[in-house]
Amino acid sequence: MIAYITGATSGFGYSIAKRLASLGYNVIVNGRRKHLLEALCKEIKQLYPVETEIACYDVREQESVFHSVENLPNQWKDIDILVNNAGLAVGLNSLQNGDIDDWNRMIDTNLKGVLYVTRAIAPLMTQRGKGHIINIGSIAGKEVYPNGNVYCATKHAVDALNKAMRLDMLKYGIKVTQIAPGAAETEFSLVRFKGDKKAADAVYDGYMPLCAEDIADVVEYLVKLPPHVCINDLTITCLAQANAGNFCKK
Ligand code: NDP
Ligand code: 8X3
Repeated sequence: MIAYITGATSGFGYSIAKRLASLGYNVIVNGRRKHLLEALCKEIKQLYPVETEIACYDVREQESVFHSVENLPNQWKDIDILVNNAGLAVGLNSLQNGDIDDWNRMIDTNLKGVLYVTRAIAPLMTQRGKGHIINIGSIAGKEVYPNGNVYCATKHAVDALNKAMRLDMLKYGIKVTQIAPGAAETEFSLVRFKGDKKAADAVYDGYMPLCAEDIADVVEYLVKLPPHVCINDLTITCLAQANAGNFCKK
């Protein structure tokens, strides 16, 4: 059993990779920070009797994505699970004041990155008539919130692509599932606020957000479902969050 997880150096991807390894999956882990991928693989191998493989590249770079997947050792090509997780928000500005470089980073990572990785890996699944693609969307792909504009647009695109993948892969027996989480405390806000820890911490003030392990729990549930069952879409928030903009904070 093989799982391929993008964005595994922190947050959801890191916890999902460890969880899938605990379930006996050999894991291919992607991200840009190679030292963190190496540390993760070392940790996994110490904990679980599985193999690991590093796929260090930037999902925005089309050639790197295809080169990496094409050059996987043959024994790593029978990928059972792809978790399209790598993604980010950069900035929180009104559209009229938006930073176009920030927009491009989000569009290239969250939208094109998912497309490139899926285009590279899905054929390995369709040719076997087997596989499960798990797309990490967001509540921001269901609703918009003030100043979320482009991030929300990229996650709405993931929501659409999830439906499109489900349709296009229907006849091949490939499961496709979107997980759309609400606020979760990871490196997400630190990245969004460009390293401003105070601003990042403030996002989670006054309530208990989701954590990465909560999302790994969901992934574990999904991959343990019987072969004939496919959850297409799943929105998950912490108790204190009702929708994209409404929180009950103390
Ligand atoms: P983190 O910032 O903790 O993790 C993001 C991961 O994505 C890192 O491993 C990072 O690795 C990787 N990544 C970012 N850009 C690239 C890139 N260009 N190429 C390869 N890898 C990349 O955030 P989360 O774990 O919270 O985010 C994971 C996903 O969940 C994202 O898609 C995010 O939009 C989504 N999400 C997050 C929510 C939250 O509140 N935290 C809620 C809903 C959805 P590296 O920097 O090493 O490349
Ligand atoms: C991340 C959650 O609410 O900040 O996707 O958009 S939110």
